[in-house]
Amino acid sequence: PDSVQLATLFWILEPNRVLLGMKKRGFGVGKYNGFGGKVQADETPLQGALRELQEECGLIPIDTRPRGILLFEFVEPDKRWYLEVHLYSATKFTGNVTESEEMRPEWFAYPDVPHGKMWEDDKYWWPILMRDSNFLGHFVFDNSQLLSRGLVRECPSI
Ligand code: 6U4
Ligand code: NA
Ligand code: NA
Repeated sequence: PDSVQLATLFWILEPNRVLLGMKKRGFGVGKYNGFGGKVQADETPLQGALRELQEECGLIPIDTRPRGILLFEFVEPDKRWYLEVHLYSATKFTGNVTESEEMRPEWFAYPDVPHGKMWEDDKYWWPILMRDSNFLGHFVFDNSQLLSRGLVRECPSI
């Protein structure tokens, strides 16, 4: 079977605004997203999520909760590869928001979240995140990293 790369995505969700990062390099460059990256071999997804959040924007979360798991399938001409992304959120943190080599952090009021500049799948599960519930999903991207199909299921008990 094909192998799956574990990755993370952390969302800082204050009551009136969300902290997004503009990806400055590498995969997903030019898109706004939560903070995260690949889980290392010696880490759990939660450990990786906490490390990546701190590396990319300087924050240590206080009330972390798991929010979902998304399996992304990227179809390329010569191969197909998979990212299993574990999502977390927090509403409180310590530390100061700091730009890193990888991410330029920026606060957005909820009505101003730039979905047109985010990964295309996000709009399908964002409403579930916003109503404080959790989810599982699978999304397939074509060779231009455009969404070709997908599904998401609310999963409150995750
Ligand atoms: P390197 O450059 O290897 O140090 P690293 O921070 O380990 O980077 P990165 O940033 O390439 O990894 O990880 C990819 C990030 O992009 C993860 O946070 C997951 C996120 N991601 C990938 N596909 C996504 C998608 N379709 N929708 C989404 N986030 C996605 O919302
Ligand atoms: Na990253
Ligand atoms: Na990173």
